[in-house]
Amino acid sequence: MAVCAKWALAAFLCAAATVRGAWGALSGGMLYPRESPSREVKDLSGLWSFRADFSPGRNAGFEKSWFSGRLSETGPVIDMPVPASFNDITQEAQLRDFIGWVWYDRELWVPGRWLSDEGLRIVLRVGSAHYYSIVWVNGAKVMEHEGGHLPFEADVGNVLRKNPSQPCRITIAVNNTLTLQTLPPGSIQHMDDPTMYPPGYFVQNINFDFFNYAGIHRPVLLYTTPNVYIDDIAVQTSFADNIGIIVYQVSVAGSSEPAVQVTLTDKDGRCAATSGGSSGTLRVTDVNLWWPYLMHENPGYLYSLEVRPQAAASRPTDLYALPVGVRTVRVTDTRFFINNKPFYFHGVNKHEDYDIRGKGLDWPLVVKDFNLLKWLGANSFRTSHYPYAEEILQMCDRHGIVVIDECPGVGIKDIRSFGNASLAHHLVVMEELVRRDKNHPSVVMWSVANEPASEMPPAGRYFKELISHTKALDPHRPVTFVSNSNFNRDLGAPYVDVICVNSYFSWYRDPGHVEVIPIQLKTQFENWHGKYQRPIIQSEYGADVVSGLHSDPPMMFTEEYQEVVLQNYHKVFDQKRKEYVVGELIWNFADFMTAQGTLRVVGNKKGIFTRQRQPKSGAFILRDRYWRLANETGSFQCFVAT
Ligand code: BDP
Repeated sequence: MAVCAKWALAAFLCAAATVRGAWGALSGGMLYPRESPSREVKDLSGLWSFRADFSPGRNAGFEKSWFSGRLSETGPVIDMPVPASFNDITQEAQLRDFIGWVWYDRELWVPGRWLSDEGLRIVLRVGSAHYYSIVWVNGAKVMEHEGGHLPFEADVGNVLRKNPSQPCRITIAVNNTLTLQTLPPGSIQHMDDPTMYPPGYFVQNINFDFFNYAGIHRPVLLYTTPNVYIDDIAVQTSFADNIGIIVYQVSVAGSSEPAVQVTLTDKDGRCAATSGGSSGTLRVTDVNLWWPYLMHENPGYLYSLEVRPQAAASRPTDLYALPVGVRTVRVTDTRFFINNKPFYFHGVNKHEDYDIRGKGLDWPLVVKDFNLLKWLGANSFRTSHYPYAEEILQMCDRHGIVVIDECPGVGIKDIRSFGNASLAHHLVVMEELVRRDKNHPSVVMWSVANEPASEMPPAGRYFKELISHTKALDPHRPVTFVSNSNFNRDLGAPYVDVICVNSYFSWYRDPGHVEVIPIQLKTQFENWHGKYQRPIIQSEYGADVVSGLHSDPPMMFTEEYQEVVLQNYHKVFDQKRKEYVVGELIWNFADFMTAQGTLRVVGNKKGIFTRQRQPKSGAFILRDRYWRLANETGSFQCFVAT
């Protein structure tokens, strides 16, 4: 039985990998689906039928072609909300901890005019699913995608038009198995000792500290475009005096020589600049720059770039309106500049994580978190440890919250995860990430990994290639990865633009001894800057608190201990930010769920807010500090915490 399970899991990942090349699901751009006079969007969020494949080889769904008819006809199904992780929806530990294929389906009517209009493309898009997905429409396979956190889509018009009088059925199978070559990596361990484990027993090992939530995490959408359509837009912005400069490139699909008309409108809908041609430069007089929150009285200013390809007179014209912020980013040996002003990151690390829905996109939570960020006086966050929903980045653009955009390169600890197959996949993921997020003004830096074993010999070549490839994809943003290796033995650090370093003095090292923080932190900064001459961000620091636990003098896990850890770090930040420290990001914004283990009491408790977003004492310490920092470092100096 164990052999069968092993074979089946490996075989599926392998089969899936082979087909992916042939399907090439990611050939085009990845513009966020927006409605316009030429585009309609149908959101398929809601209840889907769901079934986990509990068969010993996790293989029954493929053996019995569960995609060929309704899932409910294959056996018992349950209601499953989309978007949401499936893990915490029921009372079954078996489903919470499930590894293998889960199956979703739902039926819907596609608007008749979409089907009858041959001039329309109908695109099916999945915002993200963890981790390997195969999608069928009416039993026909339309796409596969490897990796969570990023969208994938396919034109399904032809399949839908075969059966215009029937409701259409969408089936999605998702496999959350992690291997040494996936991102994040993991490994399946088979427990073959029959005196210790039941037959076929296996576990998923992971090297990251958040619960391995799975399922369809972001909305599934159907949307239309005309056949001649805007496939991608890329903008690069700068300014000189009061003139904003937007260099744009538009790729139009479905026509060999499309003329393109581009209009930039300001917030009030007034035309700020126009241009023709699929690439060009727009100049905006009296430009309103995009500024971070608390750096300017009017942060997050967005223009709208309206792009219209000119199709033949008889054909409909596409229109896509892209929000554009005009800003620059620059890094020196000691400073991080936004719009030529020194920028100091006073922010947080987050997770996409909440009760019941796990990693599913949840608007009330998103809005609450932005309100808390503003309450806190935070101007930035890192998308630890994977790309967040596009809807969250759009909020960052609008509110001026600065983002370090991290790919799911977390837990790369095994030497076998530094091989060619892993690197090739990592490069693809960076491409998908840059393709998706390149136009967000809030995104100021890419992070290619979190805490890899960057002292292992293959790490030098791996990070050299990964970082140079990322810079080639986007020459306009700095690139980093987040290290907790020894500064002297870190083989990736020579290639980054900004050093991001995590440390947990008085927690994992010298537990209980907060008095060692100042000396150790000072040494840390001096070592890293001395060796690499780069600006440094303290990309994680913190301490677990079980909310409501108190002790004086402070003890680990109490509110007082978190306070005193923070205060000791802050003393050193205040010295070193005058030199080359350009940011501090607390670990973590909120408590979050993790795998079970002896170090975790129902999850990681390093949040300054509980998982339900109630402040611990540390939140007030940070709030006081962040507003003070804003008054000192923002160029607009009359903020008060409200
Ligand atoms: C850091 C990791 C982060 C963990 C944190 C912790 O980057 O994902 O959650 O430690 O242990 O090393 O709390």
